[in-house]
Amino acid sequence: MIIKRFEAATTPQAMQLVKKALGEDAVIFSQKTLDKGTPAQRVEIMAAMDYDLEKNESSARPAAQEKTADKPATYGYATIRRPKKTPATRVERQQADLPEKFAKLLDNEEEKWPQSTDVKGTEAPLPKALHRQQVKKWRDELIDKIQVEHLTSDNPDDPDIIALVGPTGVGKTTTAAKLAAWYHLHQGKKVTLLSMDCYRIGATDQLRTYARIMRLPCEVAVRKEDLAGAVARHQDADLIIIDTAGKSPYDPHHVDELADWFAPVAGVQPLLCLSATTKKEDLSQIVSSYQALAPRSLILTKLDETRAYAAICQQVASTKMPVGYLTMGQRVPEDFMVADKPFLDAFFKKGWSVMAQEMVN
Ligand SMILES: Nc1nc2c(ncn2[C@@H]2O[C@H](COP(=O)(O)OP(=O)(O)O)[C@@H](O)[C@H]2O)c(=O)[nH]1
Ligand SMILES: [Mg+2]
Repeated sequence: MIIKRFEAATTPQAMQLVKKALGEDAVIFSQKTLDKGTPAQRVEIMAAMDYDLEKNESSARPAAQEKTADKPATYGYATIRRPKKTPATRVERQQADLPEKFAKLLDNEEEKWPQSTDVKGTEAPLPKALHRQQVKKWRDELIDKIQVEHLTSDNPDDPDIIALVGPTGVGKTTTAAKLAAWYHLHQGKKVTLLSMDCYRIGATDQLRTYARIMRLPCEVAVRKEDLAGAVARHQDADLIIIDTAGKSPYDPHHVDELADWFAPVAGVQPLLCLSATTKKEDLSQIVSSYQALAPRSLILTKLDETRAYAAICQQVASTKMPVGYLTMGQRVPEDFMVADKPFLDAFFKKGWSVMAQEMVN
């Protein structure tokens, strides 16, 4: 893979440079505004190209070069998009003056929080103003309970091993790739990807493709001995990310099977992926089903796919598990954040769309 830095006055100009130099299959790793607000303001884009793909396939796809500049160009899981505004990069989002920004946010959320009758057993409908006040107080108490925890090394000499678990389709594989990108490309860690997902045709190809683009080792474990063997072979890694096959949270054998696979591998930290789009009852079933694995923390996915966050907020607040990471879109590696307590507090008060807008401004 070749990674290059591009700088131009505007995002469209920078994207043109990327396309010209790396073609339409380039992967955008980061984008930021330099000297923001000054006359010297520039846009910096870090982009990468899988060299093998370029060598082997670009000549066979001459028509792709003719695409109009307005159309997004896609290849596999990599997408070049032309952002409407210049969004801050993940790093900027996390390191910006968050507390100050969040303090400015006014609380006017009217969305799907419980009605007054749900609040601590209140029976009669409350006057509107009182109702809003009480819901807000109750909601703020819930939000206060939410904890945050990132990757923790139990033993610094051994690789950290995390396993993404959760129901089908919550975004485990996509998040595994985002985590790999974050820890490898941003944190400089030596990352290995392992897949246990042999149930679906193409499931392992998805992870292998991400691994190939990032030049990371990737192995597929078909039997539980394979998993232990693969972990043993990658003891020089800083971080091993295991992608698991999802199943219905109502499947009685799934969690036992996962526990059985993890048992011979010392130090596996399961991270439970919960989608913000999941119904309240199903969320609580998922948390209770996966409790047997003692997940280390939660990954909240698909925050962009809903505007009703009360169910996931209540679920997160009522479990004892901290939140580790957040995802808010399909783009790898962009749509990913390392969880941050002030951000989560504000997010559950305001929702993703408001927060995204706040961060861009
Ligand atoms: N909108 C949105 N889609 C996502 C997100 N994470 C994953 N997806 C999409 O959800 C679908 C299932 O994702 P996948 O990683 O295969 O889920 P898995 O079955 O849990 O491994 C794919 O189309 C992903 O692109 C997210 O944060 N937001
Ligand atoms: Mg998967």
